[in-house]
Amino acid sequence: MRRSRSLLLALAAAVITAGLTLVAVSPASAAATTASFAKVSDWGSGWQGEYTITNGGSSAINGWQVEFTLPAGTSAGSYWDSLLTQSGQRYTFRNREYNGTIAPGATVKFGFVGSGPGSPSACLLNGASCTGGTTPPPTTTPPPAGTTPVAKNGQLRVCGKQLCNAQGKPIQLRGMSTHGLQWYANCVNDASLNVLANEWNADVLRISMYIQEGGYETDPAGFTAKVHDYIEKATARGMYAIVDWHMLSPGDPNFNLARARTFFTEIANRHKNKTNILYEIANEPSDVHWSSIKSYADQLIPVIRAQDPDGVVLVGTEDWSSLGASGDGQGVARILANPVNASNIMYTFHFYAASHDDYYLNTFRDAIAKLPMFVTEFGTQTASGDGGNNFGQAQRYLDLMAQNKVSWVNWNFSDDFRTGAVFTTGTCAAGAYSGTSRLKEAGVWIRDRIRTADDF
Ligand code: IDC
Repeated sequence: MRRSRSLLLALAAAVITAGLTLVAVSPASAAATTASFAKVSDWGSGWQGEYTITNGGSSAINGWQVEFTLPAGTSAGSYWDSLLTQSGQRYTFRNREYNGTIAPGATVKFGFVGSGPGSPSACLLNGASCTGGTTPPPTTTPPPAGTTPVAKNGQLRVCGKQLCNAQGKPIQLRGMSTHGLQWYANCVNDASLNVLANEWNADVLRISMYIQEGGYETDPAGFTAKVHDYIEKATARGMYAIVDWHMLSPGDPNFNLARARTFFTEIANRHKNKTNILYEIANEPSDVHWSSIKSYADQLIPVIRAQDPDGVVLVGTEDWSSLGASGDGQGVARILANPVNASNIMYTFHFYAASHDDYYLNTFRDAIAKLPMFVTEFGTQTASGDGGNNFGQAQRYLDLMAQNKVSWVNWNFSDDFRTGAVFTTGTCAAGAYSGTSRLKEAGVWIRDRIRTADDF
């Protein structure tokens, strides 16, 4: 977000009226690489802060990160020209795509609005002192405070057949999946995610990155950067992020194994210190034996674990993640006879309530009793993601999941024309996501079921 010129002028006017002088902390020394902070205005209850990063070295900086601590009672709110992640009172700002490179001698600025009386301390620029000294100041990383799903639950792990929080308590996450990023990236932004996190009270965002159909294979770097960005956005709002490798056709996940190795290595490496990442390694395998899906998982999971040893991995199942219910119905038995060779994993089940009757529900009920399960995708309509809703059948699935604390994610958080997209066509271009006036029937229904209180 860039501050508008008029707002800057208004803030400048406020500075003049209040007779304030600019407070510069940690000034940059000429030859050093520094991040210096200034309160460019202060209106008593809050202030506008600005960091100036100066490259005093002889080679370009490619990618920057500025982190600091704010004292209790002081917090940072909106920000611009950076991406924010927060852990308790420790704030970490990273470059955006457009300002990550700083040539020798050049500067880059980013800013944010602070509330409360305090100022940043213990500042680090790319891990070194912001004043250009060689010894980083001691940093304190207080335990996460606050009430967001991630602040409350921390790093998740599979305990028995349940998904458990850092305190070992079984929990259920509920949230939304994006549509394909190649089509509906315009529905995933600060405004829409603020609504998802703060109005819908979603616990989890599934980032659905197709591989084919104009997805990852056409621009690996571009799609990887998008996923990085959405992970930061989910993290900044205290939501869990499922990184969905949305393979669909061809249905054999091994077709994309080399791409998956590259992608997940980079994602897991970049985000390994976060507590909110889940890795979904194969959206919907089809026309392939369980043994091939297992073989794929057995090869890819160690690649992820080499970077991020404690992230939960979600494994797709036979026949479009139907546990084989769309095939011969023996999928659960085949998994039990030949499980994936890793711990801290769950298997996925997808359903579309207007297509998937009691046979599917019973298959799923059987699986819940025997395997750790996560529903990473479901719709209240038919499997095309379109057509009439069957809310009665959908509610039966939801009741079963609530009883058993099975986490779920609904398809999809976009304004696609089909009934399964929560927003009416044109909502994302208009940029107005709040309330219910822009929601389709399925959107109103699912919002009500995501908003109810969590049992964390
Ligand atoms: C659908 C999208 C549609 C797209 C199609 C092909 O709604 O716009 O053209 O995929 O990729 C799934 C898939 C998911 C489907 C969804 C609805 O995971 O990609 O989205 N669905 O058909 N499995 C069952 C249903």
